[in-house]
Amino acid sequence: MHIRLINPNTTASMTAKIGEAAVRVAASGTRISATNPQAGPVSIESHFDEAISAVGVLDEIRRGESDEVNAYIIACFGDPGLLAAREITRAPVIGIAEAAFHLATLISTRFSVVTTLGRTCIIAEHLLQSYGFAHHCRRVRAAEIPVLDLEDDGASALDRIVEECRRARDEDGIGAIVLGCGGMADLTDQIRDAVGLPIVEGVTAAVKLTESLVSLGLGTSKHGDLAFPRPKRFTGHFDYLSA
Ligand code: 5HY
Repeated sequence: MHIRLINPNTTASMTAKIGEAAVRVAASGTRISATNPQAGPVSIESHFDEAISAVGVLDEIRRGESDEVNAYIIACFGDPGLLAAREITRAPVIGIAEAAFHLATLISTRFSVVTTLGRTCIIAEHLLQSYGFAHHCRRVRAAEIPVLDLEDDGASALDRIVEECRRARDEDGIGAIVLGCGGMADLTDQIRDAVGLPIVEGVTAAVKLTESLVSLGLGTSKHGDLAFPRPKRFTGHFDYLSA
């Protein structure tokens, strides 16, 4: 099977890192291809960044449809454009936040999330509510690091994340921690060893969930709200979307 991993931000080094993390856990018969939009935010740290990045995600889904992709992963913890992406393909589309939440509830009754900047905690909190996991999550925490510090070896991002994970372990009464950024995908083992709790990371969780869906022959339902959008004209620079 062919899984297309979409990094919604436009930082190619993070796309490559995310792709490598996915390949490490993929089954032998699974091909992983990692992409990011050419246009959009270099990092996603706000509602505005999320909204702009969603257009790039949808363009990547449309591109994947001609590459005979079997499943898509949206590799940003805000799951930008998830439902719109599901409308335009019959393949499964999984967001890394929803994937991580699902797996965390299978190994613990309570978990906390550790993400990057405090201002984005509300995005994860909204997703927990809309996905139905809010009562499983004790707290959404932030290491207070800009997303691109994860691409800077000198930024001590790992230390900040480990410190916040240890506070979650000691204060939140939890059994597991969810990493709240696709850019943390290469840090899972180090964080687990430093914190001593199961660490659920969304990219790798989404790879295994999409493999399961594809192997069960399950794709996005086209009955109801996720049916293909009604054809219509789009104006201006969205003219290319007209049907
Ligand atoms: C992510 N931003 O996973 C999110 C993390 C966040 O550029 N990739 C980003 O803080 O929402």
